[in-house]
Amino acid sequence: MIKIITYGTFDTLHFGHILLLKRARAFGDHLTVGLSSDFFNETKGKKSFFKYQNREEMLLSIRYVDDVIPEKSWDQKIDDIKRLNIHYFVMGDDWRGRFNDLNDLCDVRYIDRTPNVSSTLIKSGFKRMASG
Ligand code: C2G
Repeated sequence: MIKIITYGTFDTLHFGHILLLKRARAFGDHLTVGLSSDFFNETKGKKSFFKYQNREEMLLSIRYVDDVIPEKSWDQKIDDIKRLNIHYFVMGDDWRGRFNDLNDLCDVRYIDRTPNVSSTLIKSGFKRMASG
């Protein structure tokens, strides 16, 4: 079984996330998502709109996602890759080069980020609509 892992906040889920997950899953047979915890989000300087449990539920409803684990720190990836016997580590190319050290453990792939959509854009759109 070829196993893949990716990490992220996946807040206000959108088609950029779905495309990333679909293309990551296509590398093999099983995709695990390391989902940023609410606390880890704060250390990333992000405040997610949806709490971890809701973001987890949405991810698990996606056909391309086979498992979700909490991402609690930047440096858990090595242990995750070893423990889960991961073959591919996949991230959007906004992270290009940042995880090349993991090439010692698995095949690191950066795939094109979907343009013109982001959780930040969506949340700012919500705010504009709410303010009328
Ligand atoms: N993404 C994408 N296209 C977009 C938006 C996001 O392909 N329009 C990808 C990102 O490149 C990332 C994944 O979707 O691979 C999740 O994005 P975020 O939820 O923004 O996660 P991020 O803040 O990048 O956290 O340890 C890694 C971090 O947890 C990654």
